Parts: sequence; structure tokens; C-alpha cells
Amino acid sequence: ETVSIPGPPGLPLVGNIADIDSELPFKSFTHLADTYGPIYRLSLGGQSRVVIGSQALMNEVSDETRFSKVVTAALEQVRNGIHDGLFTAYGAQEKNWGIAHRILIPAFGPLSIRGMFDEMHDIATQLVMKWARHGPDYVIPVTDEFTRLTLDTIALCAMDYRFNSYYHETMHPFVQAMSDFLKESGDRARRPAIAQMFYRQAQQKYDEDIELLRRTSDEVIKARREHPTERKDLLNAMLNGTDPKTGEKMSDDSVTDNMITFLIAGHETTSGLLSFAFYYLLRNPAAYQKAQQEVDEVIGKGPITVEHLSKLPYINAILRETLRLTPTAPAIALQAHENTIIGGKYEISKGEPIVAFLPKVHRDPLVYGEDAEAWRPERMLDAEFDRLNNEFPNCWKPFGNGMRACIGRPFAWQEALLVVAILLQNFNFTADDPSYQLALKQTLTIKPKGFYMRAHLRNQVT
Ligand code: MNH
Repeated sequence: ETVSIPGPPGLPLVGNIADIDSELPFKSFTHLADTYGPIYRLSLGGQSRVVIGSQALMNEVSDETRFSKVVTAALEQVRNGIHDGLFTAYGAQEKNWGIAHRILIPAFGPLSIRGMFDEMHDIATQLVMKWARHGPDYVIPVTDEFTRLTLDTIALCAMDYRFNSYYHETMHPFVQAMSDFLKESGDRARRPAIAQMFYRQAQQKYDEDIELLRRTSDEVIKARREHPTERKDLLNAMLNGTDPKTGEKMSDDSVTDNMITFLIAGHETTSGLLSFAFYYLLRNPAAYQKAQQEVDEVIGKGPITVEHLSKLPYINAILRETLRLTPTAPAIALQAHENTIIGGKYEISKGEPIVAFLPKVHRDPLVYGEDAEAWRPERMLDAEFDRLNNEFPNCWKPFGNGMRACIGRPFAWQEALLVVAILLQNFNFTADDPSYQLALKQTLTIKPKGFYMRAHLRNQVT
């Protein structure tokens, strides 16, 4: 017996466009789930899609024999700039995805990432120096500062390039172009195709931004080809690596697509994670104290080493719990390979996008209990985290699923652990406005909006 999937009624032609807040879809998706439950159907841009928000349904669509990633809306637009790069590729049917995937898996593996520790530390130390110099009168725009940090880190680790973002008020032209390109991709996804021709200036700016992104990457690649190095970075992995399956190398275009992909995929998400982590820490003094105590006991006042990072279980749990409530990539989209039924009774057509809205998946009361809405790092300590994942598979999916899961996860994790630790080691933080209420800013990712803090130096700067 099948039942029809509930959902808001919508209007002819425009469908449910009025049900989605274009500035903050997060809020609308949450509200719709509260109204219709863990599965509902929407019609957007002439296409229907199903939104899910429970562990049981997440677990079902994580089965890669029945479902796989689908590129929709904004992501489809991002392909205008980076084509079949890893993040925007349709899948294994695009040959470049497989070649890049197999060449890059080892380059993103734990060993390679350990090798990037010194460079991550270099950038993190610069941030410590900056905040130490500015002193507690400086009102830190948390998300902007972390975005400078994560961008400088990925550029240095991936291709030995220094944006030096801390020293500039305005962002590097590449960074501006990237951010404008992403914003316009999102806006284009919301415009009906027919309206596109009325946006001639926007189109021209979009084309120029893409040109600038590709030209800058090409220059970095050309410089490396002319002056080869022994560095074990992502650029060398892409230029010199051979696909073990086909024996092929990555094409020049594919190297450029993926270079830009890492800069895009590799900075906003981690910056958001760090920003939310500090927001929750300042809201939860007991957790803050535990975290600082962990740093003082494990690391003390000396320099942080890569070995320290595996001995910070509480900070590890803080990061997991932060991505549970505020997954900075808040949705992933999947499609069924055949017409099928999910949840035992809901019909889904082959190819229809199924949007897994992670903030709801991650708040499933059957998994996380009565206090599912509370930020409580203790539930994410290894023993409890393992129990949850065994009992409720796929209950925590901030890095996506299967073959198309995040390739940068170990990179992001090492960076985030290091930054939280080095900051707690060197400063006491206070909220600039103790009555700050969490507000979100949404692009492809989510970040806290209007969140500021102050940094009071504790020890000698390391
Ligand atoms: Mn990342 C894919 C989340 C950091 C590079 N990433 C994904 C997906 C999620 C995700 C979710 C799956 C998207 C989808 O199904 O459509 N990523 C994150 C989060 C962080 C993150 C929450 C930080 C926190 N990601 C990073 C970093 C890099 C990176 C850092 C690079 C240095 N991510 C990628 C790439 C993919 C991806 C590349 C696409 C992989 C593929 O499909 O082959």
C-alpha cells in the first residue's frame, strides 16, 4: 500500500516558490519539516523534489546500489565554471571524475594530510599573532576572520600560494571573483531560464569572474610546470599522478577545474564549522572550560604538534556536535536509479531529486532523544558516537555519502582541531554581545550571521 507524499499545495507554474525564503532556505526547509514531517514534496523551477529529514530515510537513500548523488539547481550552475570537477561531476559516468578521484584519494589521505601540518600551523599562528596584537578591544568578525584563515590554508597546502588575507582589508581579486561566482550561480538557479536573457550585465560579470578564476589557476599551474618542486601538495599530485585504473593523467582542464574546486569546497565549510564551534563554546561555559582544560593538560604552553591532535577527544566531540546541529553543507541531493518506494510506502520516480536536509536528519528524536536540539558534545565522545552510528546507521552525515562523500574530510578535521586548540591555548574569548541570538547566513553553505567575539591573551604567544 503506497501513500502520497505530503507537501505544501503550491501554485500553477511557479509551484512552491513562495514557500521558500530565497535568502534563507534553511528556515523554510525546517518549517516545512515541522509542518509536514520527515518527508515532503515540493515543486521548484518546474521540477518536483522530495525532501527528507529522518535517520531511517537517510539510511535508506545512503544505499549506493539504489541511489546516487544528483547535481541540481545551484550545483548545476556551478558547472558553468568548474565543469566535471570532483564536486560538480555527475558521477562515475564522467570519466574525469574517476581519474581525478583515484589520483586524489591518496593525496587527501591521512599521511599526506599529516605532511601539511606545518603549513596549517603557519597560517594558524599568523591568526594568533594578529589577534594578540589587536588586543581585546578588537571586535572580531568571527566568520570573516575564519574565512581568511581557511582560504589561506587551502591555497598554501594545495598549491603553495599565499593569499595573505590577514594583511588586506579587501579580499584578493580571486577570492572576490569566487564569492561573486558562487552567489550568481545560486541566483541563476532561482531564475527561470527564460529570464536569463534579461540579465545581460550579470551574465557578463559572471563570465568575467569565471575567466579570472581559470586564468589565475592556469598561471599557478604554468608556474609549477616551469619550476617543478618536490613538494607533496595537491597540485603536484594532480600534475604528476597517474590513474592506476586507466593509466591516464589528469587533463590540463581537469587540473584547473579541481584546483578551483578545492578552493571553493575547501574553505567556506571549514570556516563555518569553526565559527559555529566558537558560538556554541561561548554559549556553554562548562563545555568551554572542559575544552580549555583539555588543551592545557594535553598541550600545555608549548608549541602544538601533529601528535597532540589525536589526543583531544573533547574538542573532537565539539566539532562533531557542531556539525550535527549546524552542518555547514546543509543538504545533499540523491536520485533513485529506478522507480522505487522508500519508507515502505512513498513512491519516488527514477531521477527525481531527493534532498536530504541534514539539520533535520541530525535532530531525529528517535536517534538523539529528547534533547536532540541541545548542543551537548558528550554525546559525540567516541564510545557514544560509535554506539549511535552502529544502532542508527547514517544518523550523522555532514560529509555526505559513499563514493561522493567529502574527499577533504581529513584535511578539514586536522585544520579545525588545530585551530580550536591553538586559539584556546592562547586566548580567553568572550562574546562581544552576550545576548547575541544565533542567526544564519546561507549561500551554498551556512554560517553564523553577525557573530562577534573578543580575544584576551592568556599566555606567551607560541
Ligand atoms: Mn567537502 C564533497 C562537506 C571540507 C572538498 N563535502 C562534500 C560533500 C559534503 C561536504 C556534504 C558531499 C556533497 C554532495 O553530496 O553533493 N566538506 C564538507 C564539510 C567540510 C568540508 C562539512 C568542512 C567542515 N571539502 C572540505 C575540504 C575540501 C573539500 C577542506 C578540500 C580541501 N568536498 C570536497 C570535494 C568534494 C566534497 C572535492 C566532492 C567529492 C566528490 O564528489 O568526489
